[in-house]
Amino acid sequence: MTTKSLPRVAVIVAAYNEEKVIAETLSVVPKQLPGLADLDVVLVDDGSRDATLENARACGVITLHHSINRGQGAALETGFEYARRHHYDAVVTYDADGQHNPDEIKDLLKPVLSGEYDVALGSRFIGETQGMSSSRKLIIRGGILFTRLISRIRVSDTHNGFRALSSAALQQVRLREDRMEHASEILDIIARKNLRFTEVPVTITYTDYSMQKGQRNSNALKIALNMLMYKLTTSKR
Ligand SMILES: Nc1nc2c(ncn2[C@@H]2O[C@H](COP(=O)(O)OP(=O)(O)OP(=O)(O)O)[C@@H](O)[C@H]2O)c(=O)[nH]1
Ligand SMILES: [Mg+2]
Repeated sequence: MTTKSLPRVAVIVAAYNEEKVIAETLSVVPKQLPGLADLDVVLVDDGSRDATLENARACGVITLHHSINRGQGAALETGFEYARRHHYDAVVTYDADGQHNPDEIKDLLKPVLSGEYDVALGSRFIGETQGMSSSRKLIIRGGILFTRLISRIRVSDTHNGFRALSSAALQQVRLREDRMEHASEILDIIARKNLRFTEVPVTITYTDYSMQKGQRNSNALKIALNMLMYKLTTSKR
């Protein structure tokens, strides 16, 4: 097999005001893995008002930039479009706040690059989760049930930002939801388009930093209402 026929993968990192941790997060993402032609890190700075972009540039990764803050969904779609235009064979979505385990990138890629699945979803409930509060656990469980009801898809986790998508899946997964609803939207598209998906155990770490900066539990209601609106305005297929 020549190097040319090996797959090319982009790790897409959407970041908003992560100047404190972005260099550390990017420094541990592998720059190459066995069996790949390229493993490129694509940082999408989502209109940060701090030095996230400058700090990421200093790490030597590919950087894209929104001039205003548009939300994680919009930032991921910018990264997805970059991957489509540059003909990557797969992408991995990876949070900028250091909650993911870079050693698990290969585990998410395996089922997708083998051609068996279109999407591999990270699951913290079949994997290991450190430091998650019981209220957050309850809300995510509620989200799982909600997703099952409105999108008719059975998953063990929802709103987990760690996942891998094949280039074929990327052609279908075109995000319309700019903010946090995009995670539910991805599941809805998987169900509507009959994409082949699997879940892979992943470790999510809740640090003092991620808990202080991350999502409030009260956002769950807003996400649910916006998803209902999405369902009302989206055609069946
Ligand atoms: N909150 C937020 N995050 C964004 C935005 N744009 C990009 N991101 C990035 O999206 C990732 C996830 O955001 P978080 O707020 O940590 O959301 P989360 O990880 O689902 O929630 P927690 O479990 O509470 O950490 C981070 O890497 C952010 O830097 C935005 O507009 N708002
Ligand atoms: Mg987070």
